[in-house]
Amino acid sequence: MAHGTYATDMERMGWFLDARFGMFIHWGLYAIPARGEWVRSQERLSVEDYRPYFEAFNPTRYQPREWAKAAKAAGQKYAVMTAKHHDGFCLFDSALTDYKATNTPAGRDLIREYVEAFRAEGLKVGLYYSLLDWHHPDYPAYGDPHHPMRDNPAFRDRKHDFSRYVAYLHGQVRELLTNYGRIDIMWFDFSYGEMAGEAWRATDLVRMVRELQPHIIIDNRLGGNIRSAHPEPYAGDFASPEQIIPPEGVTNELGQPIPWEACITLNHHWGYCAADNDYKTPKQVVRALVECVSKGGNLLLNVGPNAKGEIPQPSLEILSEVGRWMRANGESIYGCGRADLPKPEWGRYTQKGNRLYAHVFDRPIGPVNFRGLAGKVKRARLLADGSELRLERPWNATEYADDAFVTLPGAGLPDEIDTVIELELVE
Ligand code: H57
Repeated sequence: MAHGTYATDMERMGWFLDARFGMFIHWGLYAIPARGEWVRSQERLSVEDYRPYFEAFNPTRYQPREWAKAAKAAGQKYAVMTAKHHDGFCLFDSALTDYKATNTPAGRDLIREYVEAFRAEGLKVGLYYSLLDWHHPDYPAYGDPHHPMRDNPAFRDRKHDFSRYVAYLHGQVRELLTNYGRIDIMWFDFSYGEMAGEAWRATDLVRMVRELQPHIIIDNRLGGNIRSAHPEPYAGDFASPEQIIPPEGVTNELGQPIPWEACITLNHHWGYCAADNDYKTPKQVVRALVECVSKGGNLLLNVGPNAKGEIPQPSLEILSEVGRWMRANGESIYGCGRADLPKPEWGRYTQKGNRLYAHVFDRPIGPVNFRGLAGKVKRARLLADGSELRLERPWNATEYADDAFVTLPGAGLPDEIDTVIELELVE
């Protein structure tokens, strides 16, 4: 592994930095209305309005082993699934609430099945847990710009005891990290305004999390500042840019790289949305993954299974095409990170030790130019089939003495998604 000097604990982070590509799964009662996981907030639905979905939840085609196989075939190495989203509904069998999958027609613990299925396919397993809870009677609606009942004065001003909610949150996290064996990632979502840090009793919470699962890694949404030179104990292990890839990766205020993971949807929703068929192309997804890795980050790519428990067909097709590319080119992703070179005009670089990977997105007119690499490249080959590419200075490029060149065969690109040239650097 060649990830340079990180500010955080590399013992725990190593597998995550090597893995680079994971599956995010947003699944819950909101799959039934099929208008995204924020439906309660957006449409101001009360607990009563939302009850029919609890009574109807019956995912007869839930086969997490199939999800795990799709993730694995796409080249993903880990997954993170919503144990509880903002609506408060628990896919797991919590002793602390009745608002859980076991009390729906599903009648069983769906998180247990997820954990077992993904583990059986050799994938690392993460759990998403929402800090917000629009179901819990002690979760305040006042001052919360997101709460479904924010416009209802009677609800807003009702008596509640937030400390009871925080105890519930701690208790559920304890259940999740006690009852399901090894959990690799704890993904909290999210803090806002005053609802941050010690409002969640975050120092205690993180102490408990690390006690129960010493190897676990935690995202940065409990409200600390992961970029500080002296981060809070709850600042987390990796940054979590959402629906954006940071222009220059993520560093702390000392300039050291920080592990990060961009979470990105395939269409425009996390939870299943029947009307949203505006999907990214496999090419966009592969290039997003390459962009993340070229900047030292991971990509957590979302799927939103439907009410029956199926990953939507368009998502499966994208995953399968990304998998085709990954099988040929995965070496340029796993264990790779940023190269200490400027971004080339034709695409991006990733690097692992003395292997520099040139991701050619746009075939240049004439040869591919590796700026500043004259005399620094021992060999070049097409990563996908191992075929040699000759490193020679073309007759029309004699004046670029500092650069190395290869000429690609044919006219277009061997792989229009991303043609990877592996450059073996002189040690
Ligand atoms: O689970 C997914 C994703 C991983 N995080 C959740 C989503 O459901 C969304 C988080 N969105 C956060 C967000 C965006 C705007 C504000 C919060 C004042 C009024 C509204 C904003 C502030 Fe909020």
